[in-house]
Amino acid sequence: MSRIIVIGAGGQIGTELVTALRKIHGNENVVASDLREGCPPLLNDGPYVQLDILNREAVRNYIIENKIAQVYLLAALLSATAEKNPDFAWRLNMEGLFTILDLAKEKHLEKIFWPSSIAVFGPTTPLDNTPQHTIMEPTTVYGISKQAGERWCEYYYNKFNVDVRSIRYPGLISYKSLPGGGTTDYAVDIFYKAKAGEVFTSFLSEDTALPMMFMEDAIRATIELMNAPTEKIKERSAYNLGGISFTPEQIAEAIQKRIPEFKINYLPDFRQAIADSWPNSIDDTAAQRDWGWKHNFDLDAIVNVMLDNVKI
Ligand code: NAD
Ligand code: AKB
Repeated sequence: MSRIIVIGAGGQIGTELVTALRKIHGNENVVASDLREGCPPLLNDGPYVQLDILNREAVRNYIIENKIAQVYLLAALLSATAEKNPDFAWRLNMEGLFTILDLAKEKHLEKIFWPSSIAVFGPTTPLDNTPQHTIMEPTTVYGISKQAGERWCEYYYNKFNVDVRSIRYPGLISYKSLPGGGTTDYAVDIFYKAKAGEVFTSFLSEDTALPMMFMEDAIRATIELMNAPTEKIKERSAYNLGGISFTPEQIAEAIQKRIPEFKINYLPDFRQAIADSWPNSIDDTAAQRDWGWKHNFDLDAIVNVMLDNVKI
């Protein structure tokens, strides 16, 4: 049985990914790890270790000494937070990746998952049904770090046969943990206001369409990609993953089907420019063709699950 570590396990994706991996591989075989001192309560059914991904030696020692075979590297600054601290965002998002890629190059690891994002695209990209291979000129530090990361993943695969796999996640919607500072966070925040009976002020304009996905779909995609036979993985940069696409106005209308008195208003801030540079929708036929990807949750299904489960 391969031992697995999820680095950045306390965040929006990690919380649900660790739980899903533990169901498959057994609690003891999936180590949760984060910068935070204490284990997040949802993850205390298995091992937890406090690690700073920027402490290269500590990460290397832990992985080698504990015979870890697979790493899911989630620690990063997301788009909105990264714009406030570009130097640190670049350092965190890149140095951690090299630490893990090098461990695999030295044959200490069998497999790596490292997430990319729709942020790799930019204003010169065709924004509707964005293809797998297209113009990529990202304008945010986050997008630049993800695009550079993709190039390095492909390089390590080509030069050193490192089995690294990646997905360009769209905005992820979840109720088990909160999002960590992205441009798509409004699509989670809106449910807390709707359930509290409060007016929601969107930091994106009413007609800003972005690709989105329910967390359960994203976790399933991650596990399906990691379980796919090596020869099926044709993209060693990162796979487009489409999910669905909606605007703040459309998600508000979907919520109003359940809560007719719900109200939204719009006060765009610096995140509007980031959203405007990203695709409206994504073509994920490469993921469908190569490893059989298909999403399950449409907008109404997401709204129903979120309204049923968000706790205020
Ligand atoms: P998040 O901000 O919710 O979680 C990141 C976690 O990393 C946090 O728990 C944080 O404490 C931890 N962390 C930060 N610095 C660390 C360090 N130095 N060492 C160890 N841990 C550290 O982020 P998320 O939404 O779970 O995203 C995880 C990954 O997925 C990121 O690479 C992100 O770019 C990518 N992604 C996320 C989304 C999304 O919508 N959530 C979309 C596209 C890509
Ligand atoms: C963000 O908004 O920064 C993330 C992402 C799409 O990468 N949710």
